[in-house]
Amino acid sequence: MPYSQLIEKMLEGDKRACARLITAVENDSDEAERIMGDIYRYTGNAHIIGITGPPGAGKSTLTDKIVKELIREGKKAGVIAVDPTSPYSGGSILGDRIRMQDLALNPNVFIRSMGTRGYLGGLSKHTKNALKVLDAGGYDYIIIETVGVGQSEVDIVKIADTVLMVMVPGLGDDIQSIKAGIMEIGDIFAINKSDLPGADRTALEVNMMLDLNPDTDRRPPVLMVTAVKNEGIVELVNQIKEHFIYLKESGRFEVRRKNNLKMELVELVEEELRKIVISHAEDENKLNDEVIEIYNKNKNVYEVRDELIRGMGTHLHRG
Ligand SMILES: Nc1nc2c(ncn2[C@@H]2O[C@H](COP(=O)(O)OP(=O)(O)OP(=O)(O)O)[C@@H](O)[C@H]2O)c(=O)[nH]1
Ligand SMILES: [Mg+2]
Repeated sequence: MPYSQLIEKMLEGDKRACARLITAVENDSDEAERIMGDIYRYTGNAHIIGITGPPGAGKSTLTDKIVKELIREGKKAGVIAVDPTSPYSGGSILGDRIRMQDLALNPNVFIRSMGTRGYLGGLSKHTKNALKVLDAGGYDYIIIETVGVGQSEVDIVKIADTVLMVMVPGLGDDIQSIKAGIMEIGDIFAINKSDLPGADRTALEVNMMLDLNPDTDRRPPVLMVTAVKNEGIVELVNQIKEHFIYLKESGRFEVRRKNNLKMELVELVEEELRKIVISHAEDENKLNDEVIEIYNKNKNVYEVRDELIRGMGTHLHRG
């Protein structure tokens, strides 16, 4: 089936067309870029929710419950579970799939697992592309689950409108290490596994840390939830919606999306330039020769940098 037809079907809400387009845009190809170009004008309507937190915090269980609540309200929801490409995540990938198996069959739910592929644990361009396909496909809510390890949880602010930080009792010293840089990105905090001892204390600690950071006009709410028992989910979903309204009414929605577009654009330009410089230099074996020159102190890295950039010249024109 030609891509134009797949796009038509996707716009009508066809799940299989969506899946095929996502597969197509997971590759670095000119075709992928053409698809992205064609669907771009249909994007921008979804509420994008990032769910992050420590391994095993219950992010997938919570996602499952949130999605069930959303579809109960007649909404469509897409889920992208980002698996860090670590050998240790094998179990949880399987876990994710099993936990959401019944949902995957629902016509209003789309679920996809994706690796982070060479992006040093960050969220790849392919994740962003998949998200745009779902957005164009009419999914009202798109949830991105990332394990709070490495770059991906910081990256989540570059994509999500609402960041939900999942905390659990018994993190102990971990909560201190999570604090740095992470507390600032949470728009909503959910203390999951509230059925376990220590949940109140975790909530207290999170609240205390949030109070240390009073320079914003909005204090993120801290909610107690127990995903396995479906407790606190309706309130959580309400807070997620409230945050979206807050973003829109305060004008922050536009600011945030524009910032993210700028970062995305700069990243794409960087990536393309890097490819051109490196491929040009490698064509002529230049890179290795230059490294020898630098190693032998005949040149320094900065002058070689400038030489390489000058050398790109005519190679800068694509296609
Ligand atoms: N007691 C209790 N256990 C829970 C709760 N929510 C989830 N769990 C359990 O915690 C474990 C991990 O749940 P997941 O939903 O896979 O957690 P996750 O954060 O997605 O895990 P990773 O994706 O591997 O980081 C499972 O055994 C769940 O059954 C809860 O509210 N209370
Ligand atoms: Mg998970």
